[in-house]
Amino acid sequence: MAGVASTRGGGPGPGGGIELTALERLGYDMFLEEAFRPYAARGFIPARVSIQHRKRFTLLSSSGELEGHVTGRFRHEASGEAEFPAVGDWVAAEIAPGENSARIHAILPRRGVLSRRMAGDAAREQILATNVNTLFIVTGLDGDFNVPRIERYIVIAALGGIDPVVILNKSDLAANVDEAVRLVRDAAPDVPVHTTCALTGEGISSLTEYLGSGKTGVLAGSSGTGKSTLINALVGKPVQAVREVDRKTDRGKHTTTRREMVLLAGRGIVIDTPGLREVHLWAAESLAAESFGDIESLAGQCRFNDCRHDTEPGCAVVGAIERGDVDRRRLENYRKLRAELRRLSQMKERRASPGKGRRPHGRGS
Ligand SMILES: Nc1nc2c(ncn2[C@@H]2O[C@H](COP(=O)(O)OP(=O)(O)OP(=O)(O)O)[C@@H](O)[C@H]2O)c(=O)[nH]1
Ligand SMILES: [Mg+2]
Ligand SMILES: [Zn+2]
Repeated sequence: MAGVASTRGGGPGPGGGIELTALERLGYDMFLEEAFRPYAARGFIPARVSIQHRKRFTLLSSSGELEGHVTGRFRHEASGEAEFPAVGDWVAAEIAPGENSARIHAILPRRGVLSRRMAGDAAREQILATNVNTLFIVTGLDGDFNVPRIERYIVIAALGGIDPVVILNKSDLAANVDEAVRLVRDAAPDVPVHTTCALTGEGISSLTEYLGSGKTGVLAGSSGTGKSTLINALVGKPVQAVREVDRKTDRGKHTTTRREMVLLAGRGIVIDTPGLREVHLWAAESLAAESFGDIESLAGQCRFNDCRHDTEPGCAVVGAIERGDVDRRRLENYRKLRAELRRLSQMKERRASPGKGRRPHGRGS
C-alpha cells in the first residue's frame, strides 16, 4: 500500500507528486494534512468514513479497510448527533498493530456538508454526508419531477458549500424532456442540468465530469428516482441494490437503507443515500438565519445598509474576516445562500401572480 501522506514530513504535499497515494485518491489533501498534524504526532492515522452502521463505522485508510468505533472520551464530549462521524468524514484513528479495528479520536474539519434538520431545532441537525464537492439532485422524469423540490435541494447545497447539479433521470419515460430541462433552467439558471437514463447509461458521462480522482459526489433525491441505478452504471457493475421492479406503489419503501461511499477506481467517489421524504426538507429561510447568525449580525453593523461585504468601506463582515474571526469560505457560502433565497422568493412571487410567470402544468407530481 502507498505511504501515508501525513507522515511524509518535509516532502511534497498531496497533489504535488505525480503518483497519487491511496489517501489522495480518497480525497486527502494539504488542508487535511495540515489539520491532521497534531494527530500524526500522537501516532494516529487519517481514515475516511465510508459506511455508518448503527454504532460503528467502516473506515478506509492507507492500511485498507478498518472497523472504527469512537473512543469513550469522544462519546462523552460530543454534544449532539451532528458531532459524531458521518459518511465522508476524515477522522484521526488509532489502530492496534496487527488488528483491523480502530479507535476514532477526532473528526477533521468538514468541508462541503450535506445536512438536514428541523427548522427551529438547531440541536437536531443530521449530517448526511461530508467533504462533498458536488450534490447530484436526482429526479425521475416519470412523475417525480417537481421544480420547487429541486429548488429546496439547491438551497441545501448552497447552505453546505456544495455545488449542485440537477440530474433528470429516466429520460426514457419522459413525456417531454426538453420542457423539464427548460423549467429547471428557468428556476436555476446557474445550476447545470443533465438528463440521463440509468438503464442504458445514456448521459452518465455528465456525472463523471464533476468527479475525478479525489473528488466526492453525493446523490440525493426521492426514493425510486434511480440513484443506486446511476451509481451502478458509473461503476459498470451492480454494487448497490436497486428496486427490482419500478413501481410507483413502492414509493414509500426505500431500497437503499444506509448512506454508503462507493469508489470509482481512480475516477472519484460517490455517496449513495436513501431517498429523502418531503417532510425532511425544511424551511430554508430560518436555516439561513440559524446557520449564518454570526454573519447576519455582523452585516447589521456595516456602514451601508446595502453593503455587499465586498470592497465597501466600513464593512463589519470584511473586518471580521481580516481579524480572522470569520472564515472567508463561510462568507462565500453565505453569499451563495442569500443569492439562492433571493432568487427563490422572486420565483415564488412570479408563481403567485399567474399572469407574469410560467407555471408548470400537468400532474405537478
Ligand atoms: N425506465 C427507467 N427506469 C429506471 C431508470 N433508473 C432507474 N430505474 C428504475 O427505477 C427503480 C428505482 O431505482 P433505484 O436505483 O433503486 O432508486 P433509488 O433512487 O436508489 O431508490 P432508494 O434507494 O429507495 O432511494 C428501479 O426499478 C430501476 O430499475 C431509468 O433511467 N429509466
Ligand atoms: Mg437506492
Ligand atoms: Zn458589509
